[in-house]
Amino acid sequence: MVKQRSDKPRIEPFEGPAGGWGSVRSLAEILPRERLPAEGLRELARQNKADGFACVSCAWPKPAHPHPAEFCEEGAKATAWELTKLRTTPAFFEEHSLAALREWRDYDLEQHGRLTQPLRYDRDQDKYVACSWDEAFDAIAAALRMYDPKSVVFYSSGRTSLEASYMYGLMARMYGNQNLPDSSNMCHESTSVALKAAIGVPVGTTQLKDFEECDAIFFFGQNVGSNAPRMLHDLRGARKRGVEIITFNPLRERGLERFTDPQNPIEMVTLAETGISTQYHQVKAGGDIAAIMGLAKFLIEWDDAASAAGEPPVLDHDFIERHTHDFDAFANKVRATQWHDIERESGLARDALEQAARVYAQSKAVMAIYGMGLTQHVKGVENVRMVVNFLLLRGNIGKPGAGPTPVRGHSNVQGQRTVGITEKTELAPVDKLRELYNFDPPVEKGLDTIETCRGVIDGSVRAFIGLGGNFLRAIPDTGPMEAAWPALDLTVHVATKLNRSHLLPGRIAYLLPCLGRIEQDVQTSGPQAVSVEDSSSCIHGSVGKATPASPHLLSEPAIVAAIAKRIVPLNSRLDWDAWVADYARIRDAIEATYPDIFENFNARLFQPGGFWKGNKASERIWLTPSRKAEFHVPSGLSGTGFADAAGQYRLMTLRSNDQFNTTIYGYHDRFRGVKGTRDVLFMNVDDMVREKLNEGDIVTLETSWDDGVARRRPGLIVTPYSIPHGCLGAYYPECNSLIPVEHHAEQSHVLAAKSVPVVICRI
Ligand SMILES: Nc1nc2c(c(=O)[nH]1)N[C@H]1C(S)=C(S)[C@@H](COP(=O)(O)OP(=O)(O)OC[C@H]3O[C@@H](n4cnc5c(=O)[nH]c(N)nc54)[C@H](O)[C@@H]3O)O[C@H]1N2
Ligand SMILES: Nc1nc2c(c(=O)[nH]1)N[C@H]1C(S)=C(S)[C@@H](COP(=O)(O)OP(=O)(O)OC[C@H]3O[C@@H](n4cnc5c(=O)[nH]c(N)nc54)[C@H](O)[C@@H]3O)O[C@H]1N2
Ligand SMILES: [Mo]
Repeated sequence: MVKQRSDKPRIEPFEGPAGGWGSVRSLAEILPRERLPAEGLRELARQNKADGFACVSCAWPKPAHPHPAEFCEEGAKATAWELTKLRTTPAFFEEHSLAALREWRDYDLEQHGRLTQPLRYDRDQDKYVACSWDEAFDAIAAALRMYDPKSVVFYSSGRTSLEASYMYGLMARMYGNQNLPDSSNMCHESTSVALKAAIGVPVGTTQLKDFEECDAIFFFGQNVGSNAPRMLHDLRGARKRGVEIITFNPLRERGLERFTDPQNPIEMVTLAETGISTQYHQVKAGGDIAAIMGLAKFLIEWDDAASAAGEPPVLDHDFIERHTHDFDAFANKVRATQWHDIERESGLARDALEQAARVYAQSKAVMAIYGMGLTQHVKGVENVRMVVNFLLLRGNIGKPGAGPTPVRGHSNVQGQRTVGITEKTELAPVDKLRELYNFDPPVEKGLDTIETCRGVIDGSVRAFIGLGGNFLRAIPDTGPMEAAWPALDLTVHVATKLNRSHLLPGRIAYLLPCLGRIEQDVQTSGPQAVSVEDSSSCIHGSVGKATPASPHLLSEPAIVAAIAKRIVPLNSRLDWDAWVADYARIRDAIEATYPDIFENFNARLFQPGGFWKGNKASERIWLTPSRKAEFHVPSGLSGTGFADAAGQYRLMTLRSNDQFNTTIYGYHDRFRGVKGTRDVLFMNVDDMVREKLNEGDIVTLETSWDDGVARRRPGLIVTPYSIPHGCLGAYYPECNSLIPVEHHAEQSHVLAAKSVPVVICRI
């Protein structure tokens, strides 16, 4: 029997644009709830300014000439979340055992406010109790000295500054491992693997100015209105110049449809909107390889015909000849691929693909923007390789207005990789570290996120240190992982707010509260700045000015240094305390380690718009084995990595407009018309009819995966939505229990969160 919910949450189509008055109303709801002090509102004005702080929300580039208020609805929410007046003090933990807190929702845990003091887990009471910093550091170090370094993991989430990240990676290597998984492993690792192999750099090649020079944008699997709203300004600017924006997304996302600039009084009053996408193709989840095959097929057919007729070519043969490798293999594969297969796998009609291909063929400079809709699939790396194939056909890399544009997630996730947060020896500056610090850095590959999960489940991982993030909520298979986690010997979390990962302590457990980036960080040499790298490889300084949430907080560099000093051998070339006293000295060390990227680091820290770290592929220098950009022949047309079966669906786990990853700001998803709940299952109406389901019915999803583990997510409200047949949408992180650890991207190990094989059950 299908249960019907009585307190039906409101789910109805949202008619407004992205931005606009809805954005203002959403802030009007959230800012007072955080009891933001007047100082907090002042801080908003300093967001993303040359002398201000780098927004703690997304990694979208910060322009050299910012708007008067260079922030968006989401950035303002993130700032308010950090500067909230609410506090989670030791008194709070006296009242609540961890068993009790495990019943709380993610939202309520964080909404209680900022952590104020270091805490030790007391098993007898099942509570966190206040402790001194020294007690915490001594106990953590004493434990770490006992383990085989191979069994210890140093996780970091991509918000941590370049300075703290550099120290953290160095500490791990001096301690004896490079078990340095980070949020990038769950995010754009598919990009890092694919772009490195294809064009020799692991990052996108474009910058903000390319928006002013492109004449078409192909946009795959990124929800700009919710997850990188400042980009809407760039997209709007491009649209006003007549740039075509061709979108491939299973869902009709409002930010990709139309936008009203909340900072433009005339647009706000007149309700003027800019249409964003000029074509919108609702590709099936996992259908992008097929869709791009279709585009390439038209282009190659037209080019073959032009060549036979003696007409000007459609492809850029000169570029292909001089700059690429393996074009023929790719072109032959494309010619041999059948239209009916392309249509079936992409869910798109040949005519629709033709329209999109026409725009591409007529455009001189094309950007391809993409996000998690491409990277979080079993074939996530091949998805990105297909984007590169597509761009290479007409020389759309390494010229103004063109190139791959991955939209990075966390505000410094790309930067962490730049300064050594990596489990891969080939990406670590091993020789430089040896030369600078006179030690032998480990060369054995470290654990990434998936390998860490396996290690926790099989018991080979004994200790977990987390520099930020909410590991246990962000990873797949939260059921088996939560069951295995308490067997760890040591868990340490450096955090600003309480989250679920903190509630499953290891045998020894500490929770260490730190300063946020917006807060003033005073060390013995005075107030400090930190730095981050944005999605376009520009590096920015950031100065926090707000009063810290508590006088007991330490900065992330100070916490890392305190642990490092206790666990790594004394080293005459390295003075952790001097680094903490003056972060400019950490930047000197970063410069010494990476002289090409960080030349004159301290002097360039506050260059408006940031300083660009350079990108060889954008100069058409290809750092690949063949010294050319590599075409890639995809292994198949489907991106899902599993066979379709009757009654089985492809589940995409999505972010709402009211969250930052596992941080839930609220229960509305304005653009998708959802109010008051996150227990939503977006479903195609024809599929509902076939399954005999009505709007509002409550169902359970069950993963089709044959390893003996039952993965079920009950309580989802069936919601008709504009989504292709056979695809479902529901929210992350609530549905992470459905994703098997082994359901991940080939090569990059990114969880395949955008296409999970599930069936719908009625109980
Ligand atoms: N406010 C806010 N900002 C954020 C975040 C946040 O949670 N909140 N998170 C930050 C982080 S860490 C990241 S990584 C980014 C994430 O930002 P996004 O990359 O936008 O990630 P998702 O919200 O997961 O949405 C992915 C989009 O891909 C589409 N999609 C799903 N499957 C497919 C597919 O097979 N093909 C195609 N073409 N599209 C598909 C979905 O419909 C959705 O629109 O945002 C960052 N910025
Ligand atoms: N199903 C599914 N799973 C996913 C995804 C998906 O789309 N679907 N997306 C994946 C992606 S792209 C990512 S990036 C990961 C995110 O994974 P994480 O980066 O691990 O998670 P966050 O939710 O960003 O972490 C939030 C916590 O960070 C802490 N924090 C906030 N600010 C600071 C700070 O300044 N310093 C410190 N030390 N701590 C701070 C707070 O305690 C807060 O509770 O999730 C991944 N998981
Ligand atoms: Mo991310």
